[in-house]
Amino acid sequence: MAPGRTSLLLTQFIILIILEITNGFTQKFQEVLRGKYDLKDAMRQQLGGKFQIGINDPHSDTGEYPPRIVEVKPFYMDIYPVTVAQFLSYKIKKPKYKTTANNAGYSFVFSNVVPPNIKTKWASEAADSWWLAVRGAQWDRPEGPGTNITDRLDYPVVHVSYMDAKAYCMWAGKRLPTEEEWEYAARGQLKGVQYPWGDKFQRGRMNYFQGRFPNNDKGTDGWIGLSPVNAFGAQNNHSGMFDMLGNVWEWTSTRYYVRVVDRKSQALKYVLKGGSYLDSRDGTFNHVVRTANRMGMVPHYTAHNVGFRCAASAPHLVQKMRRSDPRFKPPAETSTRRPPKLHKRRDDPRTKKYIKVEL
Ligand SMILES: [Ca+2]
Repeated sequence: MAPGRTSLLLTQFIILIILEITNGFTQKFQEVLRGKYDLKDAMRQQLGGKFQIGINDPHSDTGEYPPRIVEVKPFYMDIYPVTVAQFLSYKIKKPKYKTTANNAGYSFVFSNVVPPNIKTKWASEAADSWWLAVRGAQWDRPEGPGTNITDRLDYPVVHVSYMDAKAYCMWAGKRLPTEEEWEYAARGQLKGVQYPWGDKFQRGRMNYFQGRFPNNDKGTDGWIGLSPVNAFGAQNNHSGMFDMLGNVWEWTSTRYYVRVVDRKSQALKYVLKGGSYLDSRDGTFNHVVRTANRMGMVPHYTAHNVGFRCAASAPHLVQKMRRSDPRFKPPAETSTRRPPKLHKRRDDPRTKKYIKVEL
């Protein structure tokens, strides 16, 4: 071999060794950089228009009742929640970005998934006994110090605040969806039904909690705790969305207000959608997992069952639709949704239980 060729190969070898040492990435992390787990571009276009949001369940006090007609403009929606791998890519590109949980030094973890040694050393009880405030818990240490994400790259990223979610989406050239957009994508074209796939509950469509809460998660859906974003098939055939219901709650950019209190006096909260692996199919404990349900949280809230997905506006879709139909009118810039009317609870709150109301 010619001396020049040998020295070139040697130089390349040395550069590779230096890169390996300086980057210090494990094989899996390199796979992330090569895009093996990168689902960033997996979006589906949503044509938008008028549709019905909410559910006809007068017993619900989360703001999902009554159903009402709203409009959304054409947009794109991530098919999956943002994964650990995607968030890792973001952190590699933006190493100085510190998440809210990192700054706070703790995050909330469901007590049954916290290893015993962490429970005694790093955790203190939160307001609800099944939540522990775990010191050092954050997106890459989901159950606290000593836990890691090596085998979780295709799981939804968790312990992310509203600010973290917003920062990630902006970096990816996207934004958080509004509540209306989230629900539009989850519903596909199925009007007024409870779930993305229809009105009848089906097993094997999502990750939720079966068994006696909180101590006995039977995991008959195949998963105790979190699951990969593609553990189940698409939940809605039309919009092709995965993992909208169950697994993790997802941040939206919509403000959350309690209906009976003056809005001006309310703390800043945002709507989360989708329910999580800790919620139930019928509301006998925690939240009912269904398309319309919602929860409000302060923007700095972080927990083991909270993640997000991103959306993007699609102005060119409006242009395209105008060209094909000159009479096409895009929906208003902002949602025309009116605040829901007040309604009196008919049931005793102590016996609150979801009762299906046919639409
Ligand atoms: Ca489960």
